[in-house]
Amino acid sequence: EPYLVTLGDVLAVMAAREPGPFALGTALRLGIAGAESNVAVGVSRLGGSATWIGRVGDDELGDLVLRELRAEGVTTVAARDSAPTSLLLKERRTSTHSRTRYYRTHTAGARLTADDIPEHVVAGAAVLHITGITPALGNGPAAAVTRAVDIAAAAGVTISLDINYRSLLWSEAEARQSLLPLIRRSDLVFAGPHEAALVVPGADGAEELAEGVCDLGPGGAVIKLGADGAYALLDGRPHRQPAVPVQVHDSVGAGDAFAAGYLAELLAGEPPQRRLATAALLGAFAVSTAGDWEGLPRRSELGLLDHHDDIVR
Ligand code: KDG
Repeated sequence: EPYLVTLGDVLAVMAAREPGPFALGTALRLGIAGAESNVAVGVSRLGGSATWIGRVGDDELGDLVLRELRAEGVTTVAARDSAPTSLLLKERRTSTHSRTRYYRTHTAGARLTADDIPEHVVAGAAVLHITGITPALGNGPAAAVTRAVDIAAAAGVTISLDINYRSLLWSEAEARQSLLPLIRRSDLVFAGPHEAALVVPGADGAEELAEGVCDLGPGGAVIKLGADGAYALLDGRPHRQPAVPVQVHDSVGAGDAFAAGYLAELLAGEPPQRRLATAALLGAFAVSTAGDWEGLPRRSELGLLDHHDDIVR
């Protein structure tokens, strides 16, 4: 069965249950998140096979991460490390304004190395999905990504890259320098307009950005436009995908959900229009539910957002 393989850091998430400053001791909910693992979960929920490679602490939060991923049907190739599992704090400072803080230096995920990438796991995949977060975590994780890309390229595995720029982790100049060589070797790139502009300076508008990305090498570029949907240039053909209108509850994870929808349909052998439509649907599920991945649909639930009555009974 064709599978997606991805690698990166999964963090334990401590998220405020209600608005208010952390400094006053807000109640927290404990969960997990990670851009790449979000994609793996999304693919798995849709019935696809997904494998996640990474490093977590030999601690309770590492147990939590692995238990959650396995519960979601994701195959884990995980090293345990004496360093702690990475942590993400999500404060809801006000009802409309969230603040995040990472604890991910000297953590297990930051200690990922090229030796953690088993050749047969990557070479046997149909799709390798990587993001710009992992190389931002340090030289070891960056080398791990490069190693995975080397293996995938040699084995003819489709390489998908989501730029996923995180300003808390590195500067735009650092991101550009590190991501350009990876983009040149990718088959498919996902980016928001600002992220695409990091690697295609001077381009204006989704069309130019997508063309600029494809000029670097990839056969496909998907520019995610939030409430305006997406513009994709795939093998030279333009596609416009409208967004699915929903009430925004928590927009974090929407990009990962979008990529998961696209890649699940790619794995299933579906054509571009179908990939983009499912991508938009998953993005809508992610924004209209709490958490990055928790609200993602199973295949049988994909029609749920078509119902305009709020209660199905
Ligand atoms: O895309 C969502 C991610 O940002 C979130 O899951 C946490 O991986 C994460 C990160 O590095 O920000």
